[in-house]
Amino acid sequence: MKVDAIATASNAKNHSFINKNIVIVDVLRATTTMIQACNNNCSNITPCLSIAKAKDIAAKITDEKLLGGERKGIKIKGFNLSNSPLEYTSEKVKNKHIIITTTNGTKALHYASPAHHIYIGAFINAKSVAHKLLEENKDIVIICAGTDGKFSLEDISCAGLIIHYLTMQAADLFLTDLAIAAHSLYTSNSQNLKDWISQATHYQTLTNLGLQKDIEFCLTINKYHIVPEYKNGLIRNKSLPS
Ligand code: 3SL
Ligand code: MG
Repeated sequence: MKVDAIATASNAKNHSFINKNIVIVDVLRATTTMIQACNNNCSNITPCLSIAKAKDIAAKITDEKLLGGERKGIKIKGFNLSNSPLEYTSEKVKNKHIIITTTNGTKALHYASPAHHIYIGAFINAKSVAHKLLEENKDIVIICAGTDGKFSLEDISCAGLIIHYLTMQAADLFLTDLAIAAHSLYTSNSQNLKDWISQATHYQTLTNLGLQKDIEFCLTINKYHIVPEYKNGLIRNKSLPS
């Protein structure tokens, strides 16, 4: 099984992922928020590239729905929710269809299609993602969303953690150079992961916005055992036994 990593959403453009399993990682905060919403039993998530598209899709959905997302880390005017995972509580999202647009995370999803499966990963479900990938035995590409077209420490470190779990359970893996680098970054910083990631640009941005609690949540490892999947324009929950 080949394991590759891609450093930013824009680097995923024009790649062919046919017959491969993809994991989209945007630790701070898009994929963490999507996993949290799925864990709290939202009915579906529709990720959108633009605010206009999100509004347009929301207008056509007749089910109970919520508009969520951010620009520059802040809730979009007229939207119900920001991109804080802490807002996506069961009380708010249960049985609701969430239409979400974020700066980098939804872009990474957009470039991932078509693929065999597209999974949603973050620190909060890293181990379950690795289990799911091993079960399916297909070549793997972990797409790190990055921040505004640039490489991000938190996403590559999370890719490294997923690769760490893969290497612990499978001997026949072929890791590309970036997959090796991600794995090495994670293992050499696993004892002080929060301090390591606190150097990241987006960590600083969210800290300056007073979103320390979001960061803490996003850096919690293996809180959940679900592996949401993106298929036919929708993200839905996929459960694994714990
Ligand atoms: O870039 C994204 O998709 C967002 O996760 C960024 S933020 O953390 O909500 O600012
Ligand atoms: Mg990010």
